[in-house]
Amino acid sequence: MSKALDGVRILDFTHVQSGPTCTQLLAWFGADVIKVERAGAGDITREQLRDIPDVDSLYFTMLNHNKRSVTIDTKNPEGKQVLEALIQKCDVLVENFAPGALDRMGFTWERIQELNPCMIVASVKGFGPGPYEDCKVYENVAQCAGGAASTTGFDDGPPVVTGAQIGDSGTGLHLALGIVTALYQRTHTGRGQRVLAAMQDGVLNLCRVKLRDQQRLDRTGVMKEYPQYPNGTFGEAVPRAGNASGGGQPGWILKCKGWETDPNAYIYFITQAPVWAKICNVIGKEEWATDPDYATAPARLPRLKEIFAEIERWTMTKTKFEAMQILNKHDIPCGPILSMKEIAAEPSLRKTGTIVEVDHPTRGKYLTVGNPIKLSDSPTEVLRSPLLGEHTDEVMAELGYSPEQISALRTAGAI
Ligand code: CAO
Repeated sequence: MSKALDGVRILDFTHVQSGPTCTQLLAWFGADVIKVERAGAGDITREQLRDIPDVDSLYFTMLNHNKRSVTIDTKNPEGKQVLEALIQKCDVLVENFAPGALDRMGFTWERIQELNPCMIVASVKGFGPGPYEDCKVYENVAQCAGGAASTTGFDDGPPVVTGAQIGDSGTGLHLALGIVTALYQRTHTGRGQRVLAAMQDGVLNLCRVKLRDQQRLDRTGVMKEYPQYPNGTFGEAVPRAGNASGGGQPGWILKCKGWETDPNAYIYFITQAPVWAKICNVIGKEEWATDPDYATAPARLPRLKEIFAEIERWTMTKTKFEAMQILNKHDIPCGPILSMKEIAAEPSLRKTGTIVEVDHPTRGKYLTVGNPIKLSDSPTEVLRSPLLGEHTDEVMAELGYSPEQISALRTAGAI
């Protein structure tokens, strides 16, 4: 069966997490992704957080499926020529080097356009143009600079970063959308263009609701769905909201049976207004459905703490899965707090290919997260990540190099 991005060739100059997330998605949609790595070393994540000595780490294998790996020393003049040949052959160059690194290598936008005017050059950087544009950036820097950390955690504690890699993988997703959009525009214009996804911008985009709240706070001085209301105080900036929901339906994380020993025996419970009467029935507080202090959403806002405490008395008598079953029967929105162990074992995620077991020649079998985006006409087959330089000869041959030339370039250290 054909794939959505069949025929698209990607020169993948990415490393660590943000860029590789993007090119992995493109590979899953069918693009031929040629990952260029430093000869002899490769993407630094191959050796980071290793669980098996001398074997590509899970960090690397889980971000580089379905790609081919070639090793080129792009600072070697002959290596540069190989890269030029690749630029001429590919549709998109994706990179997430520190600012200026590609230019220092000699591959400015102008030079790339000379080599291939149709090429799309897509970059992840920490910051867009401005005071921090020259800074190197990792995940948590982006979470802090993009507004996530200041708005995450509890009011009486420090800012907190989230486990979801919204700076790295989140920006990789943004970049992937930019690339396919630019590819689409190229079908009309015939021209390439630059695509930039800054990690600060990507995180801020995902924190959009918090900028909404900043303006509400500026105007009214209070936000009634925040746990600071009615007894706490609001300062000048959006406060940390604990586990309050980011939207208009109040929610909180509540203990379930077993919470004393299981750190994940909790459920997220949403007191959605349309099902309030059902909630009252389930928890045995039928009178709240008609009591004017509780019957309407605005009346409940100053009493949320007391309401969630009462609901928790009920959830503590059920496991999170029992509570889910009962609540779902009544259309009451809720979600179990699932551990990674539970997610890894979840049969439905295996069935949909969201969690996949992959075999690797030196590592053996391991679990990975497959393509979270399902296309009905472009199914994803998750293939193992490449060994370092595994496809150098193959790709060189496709570029027209003879075995003798390949061997000479290898002797010269260019590949
Ligand atoms: N052959 C020869 N040299 C190569 C090469 C190759 N195949 N591939 C890369 N290099 C060189 C680069 O040219 C660069 O050299 P100069 O510094 O002399 O110009 C050098 O390797 C290092 O690149 P770097 O500065 O990007 O790497 P770093 O480890 O110092 O920094 C990071 C890493 C992530 C902080 C930085 O790349 C960055 O800020 N990237 C943009 C933001 C980003 O993506 N962050 C997410 C990180 S986690 O996903």
